[in-house]
Amino acid sequence: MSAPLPSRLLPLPSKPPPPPHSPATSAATLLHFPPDRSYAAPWRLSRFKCSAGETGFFTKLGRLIKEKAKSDVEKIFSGFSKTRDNLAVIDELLLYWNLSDTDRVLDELEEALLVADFGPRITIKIVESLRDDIYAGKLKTGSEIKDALKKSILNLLTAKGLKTELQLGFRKPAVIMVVGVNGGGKTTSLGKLANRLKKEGTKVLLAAGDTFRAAASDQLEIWAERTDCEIVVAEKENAKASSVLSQAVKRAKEEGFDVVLCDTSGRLHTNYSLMEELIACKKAIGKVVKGTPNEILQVLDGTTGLNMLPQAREFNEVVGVTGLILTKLDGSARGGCVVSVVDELGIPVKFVGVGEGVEDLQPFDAEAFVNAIFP
Ligand SMILES: Nc1nc2c(ncn2[C@@H]2O[C@H](COP(=O)(O)OP(=O)(O)OP(=O)(O)O)[C@@H](O)[C@H]2O)c(=O)[nH]1
Ligand SMILES: [Mg+2]
Repeated sequence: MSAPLPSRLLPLPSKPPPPPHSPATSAATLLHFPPDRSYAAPWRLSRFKCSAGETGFFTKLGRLIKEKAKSDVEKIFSGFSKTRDNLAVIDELLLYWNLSDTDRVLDELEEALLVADFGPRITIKIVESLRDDIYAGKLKTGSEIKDALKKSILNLLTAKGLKTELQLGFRKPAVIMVVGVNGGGKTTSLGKLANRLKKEGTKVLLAAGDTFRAAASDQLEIWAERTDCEIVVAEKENAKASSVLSQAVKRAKEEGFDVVLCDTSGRLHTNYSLMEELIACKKAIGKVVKGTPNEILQVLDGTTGLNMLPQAREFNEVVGVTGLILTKLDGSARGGCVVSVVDELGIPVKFVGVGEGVEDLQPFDAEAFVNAIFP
């Protein structure tokens, strides 16, 4: 006999579902989009195509969330306080800088950047370019050196032209899968992301794809309640993650959800069979809505510093990571790893986690980041 369905796991509708957006919460209303005509008879459509307005909806949504980051400077500032404290030594060094002291000061600057996990390659690149400019007479004061330092970090972060906005495609539902090693902050980040999307009037469905740990879906249910989102959880024990996720995307398609956020279990990047399971999840999602998942966001624990690089490489090779979420930067003095990750992997950092609260996921903004670590 099969176990009863958990209360929040609703079966697919046998009759027409209600319209997807109530006027009060509709993203289309908030962002002035035309009504979704394709929704008139969704149970008869095999595919939900977006109207031009909806295409704009997802593009605007990504941009809007990013723009909000700029107004959240204080949060970013406090989130990076440990890194900032760690780098404060640079300010002191530059305050008393004079030309004859250049080599000693640059040695100490190099050390401070290495301790903050900028990584050896970037650190040497930055320091040598400062040295050249100082000896060429282009930088004459401590504050000019600091400005040049900030500018070169900003250039490193923006040079590759990576898109830091969420890329949610053109069709409903957009699907975001969150992946990574154990305990990095996947479920928490997913909950915080749900909160951000929900605030923009997006209809979000959570999918409890971590079927490995019994407590994992309870944890996601708490986030569902906190963010007032619907959730799909496994119907029975030992359910396959791929089937839970595909069921969630099916439901989202039938009921006009805008975005599905898929949680997955933590796995070591060296565990071959668990990495295979991730491929199965990705395929199962893509079978329900072609072209999804739109985003595969890998969560990296900021406190692990440069150790995150091999993890990211492996996950990227197996499933194709489209963006990174760097978490726990509030607890780490090594925020420089953000720069190493972008430079070494060529994958954009899309969000940074700066605390455990629901508001503590910040869209990544390179300029705000540089100003937060070098005020
Ligand atoms: N300080 C801080 N803590 C965080 C942040 N993100 C997550 N955490 C904490 O990290 C711990 C692990 O977070 P989870 O979201 O459960 O991590 P997970 O990757 O889903 O873990 P598994 O599902 O076991 O693989 C929790 O105690 C979170 O509160 C962050 O940005 N800052
Ligand atoms: Mg989890």
